[in-house]
Amino acid sequence: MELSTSAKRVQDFLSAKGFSFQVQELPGSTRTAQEAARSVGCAVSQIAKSLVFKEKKTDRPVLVIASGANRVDLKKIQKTTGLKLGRADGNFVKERVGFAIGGVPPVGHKEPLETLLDIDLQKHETIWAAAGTPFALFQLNPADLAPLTRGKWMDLSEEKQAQSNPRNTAGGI
Ligand code: 5CA
Repeated sequence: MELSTSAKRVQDFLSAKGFSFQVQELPGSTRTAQEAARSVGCAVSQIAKSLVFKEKKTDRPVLVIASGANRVDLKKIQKTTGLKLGRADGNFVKERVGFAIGGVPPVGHKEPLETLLDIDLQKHETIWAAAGTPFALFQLNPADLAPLTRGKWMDLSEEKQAQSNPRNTAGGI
């Protein structure tokens, strides 16, 4: 089946760089990590969510690729990298990165982005990342993320809450 324009843009980027990953458009939504996991049939922690933040000093977009089960700890990132990051809104993401929230891929952006990678993704054999639209994903190995994005691996997630309390479910960013 033919890919939509944004998904094809991601596929073309991957192919041009010599990667063999195959972008798939799914019948079910992949807009959030939870929906993506359900649509593709994997654990939420196997979804590599691409979160765009704004560096406060320079207004540059910075990409954080986090496990779908984690929340990003901006203080930890500041301690490790010196980067002060803040929230980016949907217009900023679309304008600077070239994709709408819900489909932001780890690569193929308008400009190369400084990228941080969540070490928790390394726990899995395979993971899934967004591919340009809220219905498109591609499967990869965590070890592919660094060569693909030139990102740096680090511990960047908030500490997990006790799993015994059913009200503590991972959500948000
Ligand atoms: N396609 C899925 C799975 S890869 C996906 O893109 N999930 S995501 O988690 O990476 O993207 C959704 C993220 O966008 C949310 O976690 C949140 O950080 C961000 N987001 C959602 N709505 C807004 C908004 N209104 N403004 C800024 N960021 C938002």
